[in-house]
Amino acid sequence: MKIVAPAGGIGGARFLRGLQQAAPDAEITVIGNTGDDISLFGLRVCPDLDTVMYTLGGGINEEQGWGRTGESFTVKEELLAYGVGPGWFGLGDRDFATHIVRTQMLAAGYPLSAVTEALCDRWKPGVRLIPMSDDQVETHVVIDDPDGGRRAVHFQEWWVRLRASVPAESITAIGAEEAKPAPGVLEAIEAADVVLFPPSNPVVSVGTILAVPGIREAFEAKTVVGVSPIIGDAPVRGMADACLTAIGVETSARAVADHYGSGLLNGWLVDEADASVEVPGIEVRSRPLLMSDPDATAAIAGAALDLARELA
Ligand code: FO1
Repeated sequence: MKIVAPAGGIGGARFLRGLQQAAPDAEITVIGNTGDDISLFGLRVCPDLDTVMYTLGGGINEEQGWGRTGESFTVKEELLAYGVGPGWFGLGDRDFATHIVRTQMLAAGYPLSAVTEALCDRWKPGVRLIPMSDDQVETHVVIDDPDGGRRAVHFQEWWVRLRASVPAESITAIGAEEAKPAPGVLEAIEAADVVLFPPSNPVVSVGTILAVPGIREAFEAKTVVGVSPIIGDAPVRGMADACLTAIGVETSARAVADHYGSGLLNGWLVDEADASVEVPGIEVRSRPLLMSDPDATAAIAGAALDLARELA
């Protein structure tokens, strides 16, 4: 069975690990968000691609959900000793190797999709990981700076340095309109038996992937089942609420399903706390959605798969 899933960072990667456990024989293609990517110290860093690659490849720092396990920060300390920042983005020594290899390959003319394939040759995540586009897309956030004045900051600065504590006036995936789906993305969606939307951030992760022309339409032609990233009226992890507020969407399982739309979603898994949710045109089912451990996550992924097969 061919499964396709657009995925962002931590929540998406954990869900995919559960999906692998629930459907060990399935051929899974992950379309990775690249809107979080940032250039630092002359290197190209792809947080969401790396979180999927490390999580499924066994190298992730499990507590953080990002970066490598057994990490050290000597290079970062040395850079700071030269007064070279930013210091707020925790790049570890092992992680630097990934960004050096990626940057070298990009500089040699390889597209990001080929670079990602090469990096995955080492990590063997057990899924095909394709970036949403080989063209650069970067999410920037307009904030009303406490120091006065409205300015745009890179998503990572808002997310990591500011902890999304300053309200986002707007969130824009710069370059998305001009971006083309990476080779294989549309073909994989078209050939999919099942499409699942993990509980990734619906704005800056799945939303960014859908903003690449052609991708939303490709998904609309398929049976899509999503897993709500919101339980009760709060995000399970991360700061999806800050992102949803920025685009005027209420932080609720129903509002997120509405936001995706019934043209895109056929099924929507919500937590028992949201069992009363109804969305016209979308089949809503409720079950525990807390990915508290690998078996719980596999059960969630299995339920999403079952619903997709039922609706197909
Ligand atoms: N998130 C943090 O909250 N603090 C960090 O210092 C940090 C560093 C970092 C380095 C590499 C990487 O791939 C991810 C990193 N993240 C960090 C997570 C990242 O900001 C988010 O995971 C995604 O961009 C959102 O899904």
